[in-house]
Amino acid sequence: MPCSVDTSRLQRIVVIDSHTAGEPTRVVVEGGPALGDGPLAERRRVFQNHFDHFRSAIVNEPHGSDVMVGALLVEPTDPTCNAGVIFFNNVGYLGMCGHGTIGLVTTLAYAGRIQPGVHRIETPVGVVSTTLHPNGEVSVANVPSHRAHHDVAVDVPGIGQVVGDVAWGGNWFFLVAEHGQELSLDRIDALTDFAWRLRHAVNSQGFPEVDHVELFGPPTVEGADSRNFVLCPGKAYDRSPCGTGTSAKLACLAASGKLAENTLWIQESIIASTFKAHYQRLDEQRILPTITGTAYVNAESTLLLDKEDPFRWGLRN
Ligand code: PYC
Repeated sequence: MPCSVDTSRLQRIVVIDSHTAGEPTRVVVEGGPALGDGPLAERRRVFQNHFDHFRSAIVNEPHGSDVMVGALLVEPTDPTCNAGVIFFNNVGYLGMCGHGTIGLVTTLAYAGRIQPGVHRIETPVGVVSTTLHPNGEVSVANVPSHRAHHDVAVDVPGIGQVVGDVAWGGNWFFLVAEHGQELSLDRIDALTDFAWRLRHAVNSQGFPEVDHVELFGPPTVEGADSRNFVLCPGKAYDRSPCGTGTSAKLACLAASGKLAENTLWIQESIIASTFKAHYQRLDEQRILPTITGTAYVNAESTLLLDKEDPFRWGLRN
């Protein structure tokens, strides 16, 4: 059968997909935009200002979906790092991404670029040290994390007062334990609506930096310490327990004296997948969290962007 597509019109982007505890990561291994050789925070600005359509093409429909997190592989500036990465989602850019880093390390191993051992990865918010274990698990010693504000009372229109903590774990979180919500998978719409309204109230009441909301409840998995529901900036919920969210949680536990240094914490997600975590204290304010989880590579493909396709840059939110 004759091919009706003029292949000279096609832009090709090679990606490897994986999921970490249910949350997808799409690593761009070939065909990404040239962002220069500056610091990664600067390259993220260039990405955002000049190539935002590329971000959208990778993660938004029709190639992706709202839940997809993208990871653009770039050359690191730090010669001790194996790779640099800029994470992004359906609406913008992430500082760090825990599940995404576990997915990236698993992808680099699948591509034959790394072996079990320690591998440093540069991100726009700092260098993280990862360990690929012989059994395929990946540990991420995340960026220094801290609780910035304790017991912040927020008036949420239509809901009432909600009290929580603001903490940094590589992204900014509002963490709430007392919310009156049952954290079950059949309540995703209700949880999303609650967390979305909460985020807007937190942002408008003095904390515009908060872009993720994290609700906690009792665990259902044997051995786990807590279950969470995490709402991401683009209104998709995290299927994994959220690496940066678990880091923010550890920062709050450490600040309240509720979890000692080097003590195992098992965080369960809303789909009942888990991450193992512990921390080391850096100083009065800051901890260094380590998150361990497993990713599975599930696709290797070439995305084709046809110059004639009006939706080749994705359906933008
Ligand atoms: O694992 O850090 C994480 C994360 C952030 C957004 C989605 N996953």
